[in-house]
Amino acid sequence: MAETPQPMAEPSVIARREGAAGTILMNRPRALNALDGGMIEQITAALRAFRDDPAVRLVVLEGAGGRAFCAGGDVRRMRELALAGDAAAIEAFFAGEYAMNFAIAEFPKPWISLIDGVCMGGGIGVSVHGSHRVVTEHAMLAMPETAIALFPDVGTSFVLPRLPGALGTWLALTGARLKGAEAVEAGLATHFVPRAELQALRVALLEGDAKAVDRFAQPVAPGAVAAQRAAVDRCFGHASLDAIRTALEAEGTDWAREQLAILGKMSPTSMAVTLELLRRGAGMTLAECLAMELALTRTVTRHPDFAEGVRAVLVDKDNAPRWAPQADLSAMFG
Ligand code: QUE
Repeated sequence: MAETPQPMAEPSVIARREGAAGTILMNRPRALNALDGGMIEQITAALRAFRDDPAVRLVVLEGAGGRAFCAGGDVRRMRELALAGDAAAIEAFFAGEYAMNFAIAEFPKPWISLIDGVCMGGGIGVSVHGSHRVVTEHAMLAMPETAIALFPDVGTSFVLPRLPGALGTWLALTGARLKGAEAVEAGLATHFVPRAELQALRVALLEGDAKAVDRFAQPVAPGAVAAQRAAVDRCFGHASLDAIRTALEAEGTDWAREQLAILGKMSPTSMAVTLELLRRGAGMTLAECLAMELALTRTVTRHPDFAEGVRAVLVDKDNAPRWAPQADLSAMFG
């Protein structure tokens, strides 16, 4: 029987040297470049090769397809593993991802992410620990994990408590989506460059000088984040979820009512875990935060809310999760 010619499988990561830059393209556009285990291995291998190659002066990280930088991690797969009881495979995935996040933080050359679309969860993890996070007007950044009963991971238990005021707590609990300029305001992104200029910036970066980013960057005026900042601090700067809800009720604005409605849809266990995680993370190193997060993945992915949250948001897409009552926090943190 004649063999049917098979098209070459598209590589999910394309890493190469272009001029004086190492470039890494996350290339799973149909999954919004969400990171699977193979992509994490390939990005880690590229990072090591670029670190040790003296011809590489900086790294440029991008997402393929024009819609997303990286939508997160392969949480659908994690749900399947959780339902199958394969805790070892779940742990191997997150251990690999968090090791990559740490290697990015330790990377000795500029690590420049060009964020021109959706950037959530794992996408924050491959960008926020690097030196430059360039966003366009099409960027959308968020840590949406409480919606799927996970928690802000990939080292954001270190990053979020260090954002101004209570912004990190607000972002973590509500999964608030920031546009590019807002992400610069909040401190998650470092530079704003319009999409129309991004290719010219990329070409300049291939010369190997990260200062090109400063030349292309445009100033960001105070906007939605600045406007909401005082209310965010008043409402989210509290040590308990009850106190946060009480403050939102007292606020009496449309914005506060909207935040209450959002919190009402999130996993109660996940919100409690998240608040305690950020409280602990504020006093820890990045390495300690990643170790804490890895330990938490063991208990959190075993709790039924995780499979239910991924089902509701990403599998059945009914956005109607049936959460369990809030679990005992000491059982989650161990
Ligand atoms: C929370 C998450 C993720 C999420 C939504 C959440 C996440 C993730 C994706 C995602 C979205 C679109 C895709 C895809 C993945 O969504 O981690 O493959 O096409 O990967 O509320 O943590």
